[in-house]
Amino acid sequence: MVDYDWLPSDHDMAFFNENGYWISPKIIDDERLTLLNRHMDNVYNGEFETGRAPWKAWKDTPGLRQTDNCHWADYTLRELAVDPLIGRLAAKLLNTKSTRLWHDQLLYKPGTGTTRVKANVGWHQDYSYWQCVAEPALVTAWVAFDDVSAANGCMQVVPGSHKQGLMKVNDFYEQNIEQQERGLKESLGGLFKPVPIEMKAGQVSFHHALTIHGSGANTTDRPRRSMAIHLMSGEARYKAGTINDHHMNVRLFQPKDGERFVGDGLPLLYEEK
Ligand SMILES: O=C(O)CCC(=O)C(=O)O
Repeated sequence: MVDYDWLPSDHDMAFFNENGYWISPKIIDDERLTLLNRHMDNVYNGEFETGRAPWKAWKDTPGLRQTDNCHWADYTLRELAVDPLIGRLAAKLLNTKSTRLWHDQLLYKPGTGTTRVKANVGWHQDYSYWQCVAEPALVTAWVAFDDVSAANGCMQVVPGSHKQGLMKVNDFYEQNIEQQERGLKESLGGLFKPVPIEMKAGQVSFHHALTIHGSGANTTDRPRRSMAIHLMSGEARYKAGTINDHHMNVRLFQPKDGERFVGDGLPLLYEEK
């Protein structure tokens, strides 16, 4: 049974502030994981129980499937995307009084059993895609549906990189990781020391929107399944005229410059009473 009153300790907070990421204990139990995996399959099979499709996949390569806003399509996936405990943990880490869903993303790396095409996720900072939000007060909760390790392409993060501002090297889709790493070593020097986020299914890693991260290929014959829940401070405001003005949430909600991002499509997960 999950304790919904539980919060990261002072030590956890200090770790997050120093390193730009933090890994929770298992907070999604096995029964719920089985259900989540079944509903992930439903969405991939085009079965949308709400009658609404997710936002189109930005890119769907054979080695990596990335599907935005599956919470539109499926009630079980939606329940996870707006999970109050995840929202509360994120608020604590962001040091904010409320957290709102920015968007969710199902991520599926099929493994060599299904495809021989392997996909990396290039090094990037999420905020490079979200500069239409005035401040980088956003955090991603990455929920492992399977055990993850270097072998199946777990995420890797560069500790402390969230303190460096936006970097020049930033591309989720880049497959030439060595070239990216040369650029990052030039900019970051000795700080470029990636660590793998190895977790058991049901654990959740949280990374700051400026933390550099990426992942290698899934070289196992089993899938690597997860949901990334991108969360922002409930106070987050729109900044017009950035290179991310084409972001789906700007197109959907059409905020005015300086306005708070609000609306039914951006549900609050947590609000301090
Ligand atoms: O799943 C991955 O390997 C990368 C996910 C990612 O970039 C994110 O959640 O921000």
